[in-house]
Amino acid sequence: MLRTLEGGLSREHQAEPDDKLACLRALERKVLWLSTWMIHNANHIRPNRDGLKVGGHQASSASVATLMTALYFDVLRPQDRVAVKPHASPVFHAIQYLLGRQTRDKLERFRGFGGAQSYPSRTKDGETVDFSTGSVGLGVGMTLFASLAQDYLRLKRLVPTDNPPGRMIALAGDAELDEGNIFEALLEGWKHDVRNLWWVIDYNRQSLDAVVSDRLFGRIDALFEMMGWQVVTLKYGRLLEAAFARPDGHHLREWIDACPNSLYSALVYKGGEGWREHLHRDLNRYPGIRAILDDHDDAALQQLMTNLAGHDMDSVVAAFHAVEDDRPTCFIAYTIKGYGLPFAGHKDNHAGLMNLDQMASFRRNMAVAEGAEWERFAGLDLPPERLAEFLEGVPLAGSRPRRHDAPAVVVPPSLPVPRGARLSTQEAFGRILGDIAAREGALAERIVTTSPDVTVSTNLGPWVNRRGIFDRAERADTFREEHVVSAQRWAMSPQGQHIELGIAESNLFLELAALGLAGPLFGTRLLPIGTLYDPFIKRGLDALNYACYQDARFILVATPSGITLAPEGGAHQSVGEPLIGLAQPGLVSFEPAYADELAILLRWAFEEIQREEGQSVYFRLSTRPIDQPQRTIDPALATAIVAGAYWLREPGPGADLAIAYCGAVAPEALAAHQEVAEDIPDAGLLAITSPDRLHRDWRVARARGETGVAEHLLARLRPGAALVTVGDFHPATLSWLGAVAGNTIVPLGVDRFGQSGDIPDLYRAYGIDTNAILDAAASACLTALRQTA
Ligand SMILES: Cc1ncc(C[n+]2csc(CCOP(=O)(O)OP(=O)(O)O)c2C)c(N)n1
Ligand SMILES: [Mg+2]
Repeated sequence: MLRTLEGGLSREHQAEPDDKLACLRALERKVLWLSTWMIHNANHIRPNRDGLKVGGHQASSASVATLMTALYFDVLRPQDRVAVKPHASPVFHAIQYLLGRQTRDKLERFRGFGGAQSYPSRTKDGETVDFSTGSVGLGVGMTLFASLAQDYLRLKRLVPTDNPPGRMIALAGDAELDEGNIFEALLEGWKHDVRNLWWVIDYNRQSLDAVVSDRLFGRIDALFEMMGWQVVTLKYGRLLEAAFARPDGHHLREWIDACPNSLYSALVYKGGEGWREHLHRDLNRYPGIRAILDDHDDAALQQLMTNLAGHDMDSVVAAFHAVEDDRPTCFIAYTIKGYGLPFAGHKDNHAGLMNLDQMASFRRNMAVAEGAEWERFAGLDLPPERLAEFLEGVPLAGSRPRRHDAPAVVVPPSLPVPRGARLSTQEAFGRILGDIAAREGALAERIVTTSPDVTVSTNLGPWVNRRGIFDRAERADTFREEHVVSAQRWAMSPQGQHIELGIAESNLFLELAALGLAGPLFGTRLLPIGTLYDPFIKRGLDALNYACYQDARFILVATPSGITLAPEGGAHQSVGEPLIGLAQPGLVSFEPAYADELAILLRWAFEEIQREEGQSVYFRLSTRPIDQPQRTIDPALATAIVAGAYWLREPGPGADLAIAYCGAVAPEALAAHQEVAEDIPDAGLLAITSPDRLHRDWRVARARGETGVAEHLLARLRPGAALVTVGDFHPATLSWLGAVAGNTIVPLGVDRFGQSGDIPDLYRAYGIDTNAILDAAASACLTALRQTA
């Protein structure tokens, strides 16, 4: 359904009280002023020490000032959550300042260290920001998955349901819709029948570089309707509607409707004279149009012709309040980029900043006295007490914290170790999770798994079989009902604890971001586990980064990985992902070799993702079955496994050589070590479970002047001893170990694209088999010897 609110609104809906509208209009003016001034201050007034452009987006901010004023000061309720268009950050901060939730000091330091952030940031700006934004498209998609997370919690009664659900709202730039992740999310949202979702599109028809193509017209609404959304178009404001209602007025409407985006924008920039010239040329034959032109001087004509509904407070407020159902709704709000500023409509205005003269004249227009630039109500035509009183009464005001403090979920002291002489880490993962699923208790209740169509092939099967698939409705497992044998149960219900996604890794990470923020957003923690194939982390990498940037907490299980998936390989062989694990802030990564290590680490991960200063956890697992050590893990060993490394074969004191391995190459490392030990009996074999943890600890310890884990372990070798590192990943993952204690290092690993093959062929071809380790050991020993001599 296309519901166009082009005029006629006040006939359908009660007009807003004039007093409220007057307050909103005054605050809108202030929001525009403060956002513009904040940017001006940062660029032109604050001292600049490095000569770098500071920037800020005056035009993008002006474009959305009306919409955001209406939302924050009238429409939003405490339970609603918002993702604000990244480059509208100044508007957001100005609004928070007016609400008394942002300090003048931070506004003065906008884009400066410790000041209000360039783009709204959950972690850096704090409480007021619900969803970070910055990488366009992701914040928009995030709201959709947040609505799914909210449904998940409410349908299970994991959160109180006596309050109406929150609306998850994105204020999106129109060019954000070019990002593919939006459409991936839309499709997924349709499948999951998401609700309580609003996307408000700031339809200024401009992106960063230029004016967007006219060919887009009519496509956006069609797309949303196709996905079951309600579309509300806010096109013309009251002034234009009134003009259209005059004799011949429909010719004016037709003229604007047919006006190409770029001409409209150019005329907005040129102002009254430009409009007059064109309208005169095209419509002068109509007496009614001549009358309109005669009635308006240049300034009034400019005001009329730029009176789009997205800048018309009355229309905006009415449109928002008119939506009362929970259908996902897209508002297409026509706006002008830079509305009210000297570069309004100019195609190059994205990074445009008003110069000193322009600002001085803008200040005079806004009636803000010099020295009163930061004052909350300076220059407004309503009494300050009235505005203060209005602000105290807005639905969002009040002391209710926006972020919930959700109690932690208790994790049992140990997880069962899957038994078996030969196991892969992937199989071990499936069995550990299956075992958790079989038990009652908080841990099992709060785990939610999700996967982009690789649930079965990443071994989530045992979990799903017991815990079921989440869906708003009960849906039978048809194959089962028809008695068709399948190892996999696929019944769906609101009780299900696995969210099945289509193949879109970006969606996986946005969903993990939303589920991983369930505690602060909705008040009950979830323990999300997402699985995918390791190489496809890169497909969703920006969304993964986005999730981590917001401090969402989840467990990522990436399997299979490396060239070790062998016959299935080629395009599926990941190489650099451990470096992502090492470099990604907010994500700690592990690559265990054995099932017992994984049981220790997974348990630790459930606690880590709940710790105040914790992080998300990434496990890189493998499908290669390998012989398992028959051992019991004592607390000291458990600690070492979590810290990132332990001696699987202790070196003799002052040993000349050690082999350090990580992950699925353990058998090759063991075999090589055994052979080496014939010549160098005191050679050590170092099992590395986390290059990431070791590396971080090394740097932290260094900074504190302490001995870190890696240094402590390597101190068992003689100074300068030979060290061979090996793993099914880029050799740089471990090559830094040579710098820890000054060992002579030969790092082995994979630095070319993989191909199909079996493990013996592939490990040989890529130089990570037993022989390669032996050769490397020999060469490292030789170099070490030369250096000592
Ligand atoms: C993923 C990503 N690519 C590029 C950019 C750089 N960028 C910032 S804003 C923008 C254009 C935004 O246009 P629109 O969404 O229409 O917002 P407007 O400024 O018109 O309000 C671009 C390309 C970005 N922030 N994120
Ligand atoms: Mg735009």
